[in-house]
Amino acid sequence: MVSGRFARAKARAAAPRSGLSCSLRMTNDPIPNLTAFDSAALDKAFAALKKQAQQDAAALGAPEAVEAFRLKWLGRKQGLLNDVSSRWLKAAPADAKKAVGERFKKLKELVERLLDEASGSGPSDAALAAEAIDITLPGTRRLTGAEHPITRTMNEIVSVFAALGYSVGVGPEVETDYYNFESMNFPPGHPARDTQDTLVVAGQERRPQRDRLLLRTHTSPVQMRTMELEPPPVRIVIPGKVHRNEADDATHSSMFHQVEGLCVDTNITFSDLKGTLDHAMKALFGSSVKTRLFPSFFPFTEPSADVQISCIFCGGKGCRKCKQSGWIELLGCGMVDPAVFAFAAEKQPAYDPKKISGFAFGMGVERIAMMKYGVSDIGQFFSGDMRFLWQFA
Ligand code: FA5
Repeated sequence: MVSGRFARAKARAAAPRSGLSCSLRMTNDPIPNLTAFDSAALDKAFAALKKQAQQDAAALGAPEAVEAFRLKWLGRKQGLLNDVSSRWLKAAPADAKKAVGERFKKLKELVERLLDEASGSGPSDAALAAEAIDITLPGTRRLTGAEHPITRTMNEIVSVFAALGYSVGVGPEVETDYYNFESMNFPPGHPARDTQDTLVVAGQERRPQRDRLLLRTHTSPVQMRTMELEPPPVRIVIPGKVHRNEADDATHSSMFHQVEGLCVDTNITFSDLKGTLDHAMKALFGSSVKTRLFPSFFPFTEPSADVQISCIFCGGKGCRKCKQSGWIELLGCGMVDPAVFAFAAEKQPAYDPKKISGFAFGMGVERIAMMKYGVSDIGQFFSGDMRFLWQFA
């Protein structure tokens, strides 16, 4: 036995195809296949469907009829638009897909609009309420970023020297033994290496010592890197991070920051060094601050000095912060040792110690920030505690 539906489909398949010549009725008869996809054929085919939809909508009245219209045109499985999509859109040759798609979209919009008009509603109040945005609710407040006090201090130090005509340089944090120590006149085994207990990269025993990698213990190696690249005159400051194998306490951290300074030219004297640092300390801490130099030792400067400033907490009278001395030590400095110039001269012969001279200094940024902002524990800078950091925002 053959079902009625099957018989109808069979009869349609056997009937000669003539594009859209067959009429569209208010039944769910399938859409005829298209035989031509040129613009004229498509316009004609879609116009017929448009007209049909308008006629169907015009005849609507009772709510059941509106639902029947919806099912006929938009039903998910047997709706006419679904049929148009399978028979016209999917079957269209590649070059006609766009033209069919555009017309299909317009037809669908028309059917949906007709349906909305017929049901007299548009989207329900509940649907609208679900979509609504309450613009009176406060948004999620994002915190504004601010410079970290160490970055701020480092920039301030750099800008003091930039105003004196110094350029700004950087160097690698992972450094070779040569630049960090040997070229700075700390030969292998020199006892001064012990003052900067070093974190070294493991597994380099087969490399020559000078090529072994370590975390730089000071920014001084960038003095050598700068001189190798640039002949004198040089005036440069180098801010950066350094590492030492040290136990952390209130004034020591195993990671901290320094700003290095180097000035090389003809006739640079110790007075130039003293005047420059006195000016820098006054620019950083106020014009009433006094500076004094104390004899010290660094292998790469001769003579060397530690710079002390009058205690900014007690004005030099003596207090707990300055251990009753009235002075606080802030940085190291000295005249560049001729041995260092000799290393630089291997690549830049103009660094002839008989013809040029220079000074260098290196200051700890955290210690300066602690003084400026009255911070008593260096660890607070790296704690990530927002209650501490807020104060600098
Ligand atoms: C040096 O590092 C020399 N390279 C400085 C220098 C440069 C001297 C050029 C001469 C010419 P020193 O080890 O003293 O020197 O360190 C310099 C400064 O870094 C100190 O004055 C101090 O402010 C800071 N500093 C040193 N160790 C620490 C530490 N563990 N934590 C925080 N700051 C430190």
